[in-house]
Amino acid sequence: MNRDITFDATVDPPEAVVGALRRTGCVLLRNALPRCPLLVAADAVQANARRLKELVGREVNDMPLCFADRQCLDPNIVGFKGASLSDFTDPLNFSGFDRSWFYEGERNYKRWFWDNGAAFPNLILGLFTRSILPAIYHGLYGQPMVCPYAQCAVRYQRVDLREKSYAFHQDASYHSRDPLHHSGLTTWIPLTDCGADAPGLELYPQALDEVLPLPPGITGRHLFCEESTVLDRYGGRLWAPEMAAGDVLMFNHFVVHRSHITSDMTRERQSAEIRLFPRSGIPEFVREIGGWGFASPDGWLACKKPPDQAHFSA
Ligand SMILES: O=C(O)CCC(=O)C(=O)O
Repeated sequence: MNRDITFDATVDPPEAVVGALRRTGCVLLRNALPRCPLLVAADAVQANARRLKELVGREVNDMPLCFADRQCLDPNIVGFKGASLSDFTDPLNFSGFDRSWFYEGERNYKRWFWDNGAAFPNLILGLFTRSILPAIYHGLYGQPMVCPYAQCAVRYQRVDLREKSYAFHQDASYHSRDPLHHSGLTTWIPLTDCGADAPGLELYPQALDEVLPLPPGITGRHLFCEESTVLDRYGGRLWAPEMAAGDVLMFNHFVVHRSHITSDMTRERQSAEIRLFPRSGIPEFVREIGGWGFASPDGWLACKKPPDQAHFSA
């Protein structure tokens, strides 16, 4: 199914992937990242999430990207800009986190990581920047891309956490329903095999030309769109591909999607999301949130906040 938007990074050139992204707004790219380090990252997500749960006394399935990192002595596993993960214990110890950080009043525990993400190794960003993916972004947008750390995340999904899964939405809708602000591209990276026995992602594989309506009775900022609209219009063509660790889904912010969980699934899925924006079209909400980010003018360099004013020096 959807063969015209399914590619293999080991044989298909970036130009073919870019062409499909231009036509449809989404592609499934198999073998885009090395499998073994991603499985290590999946274990790290699990261990860090378990520790976070102990500390805050509740399940938190949505975390900053560095929650995919943990000390690891495998010399093949290096982080962003070549730093070694063996110098790093884990994000909770490293940050000095204590439970009072966790949504205390206006405080947001993710904020520290968004501001300090450049200070330590980032396994997923390291793999990502050395992959075929930057060539695809450059081919698609024809200009430097900015990747704000605050727009990236790791998460996990399981059948018993269904209430924490994501209903139909188009990325960016949480922040803005202005179509001009839907300029980004998401790369969804499962860290385990998924879609059959572990939750995957379901999407309508064609970018829409509108931001979909809000659920009834909801006004203002809200991530999710009206489920019945999606099912009525696109129900017959929804796609929930089975994926292996190493495959990625790339889709722009007009592609409607949701978590895919069925009651017979028995395993947990860990995943990462990386969101990038063209440097000439960084939405206002990205500037407001600020935080650390990185960009791809000449290689991938760390930048300081806010992303659009950064000089992109390391
Ligand atoms: O991982 C999931 O289950 C949902 C993630 C998602 O919808 C997103 O990355 O926008």
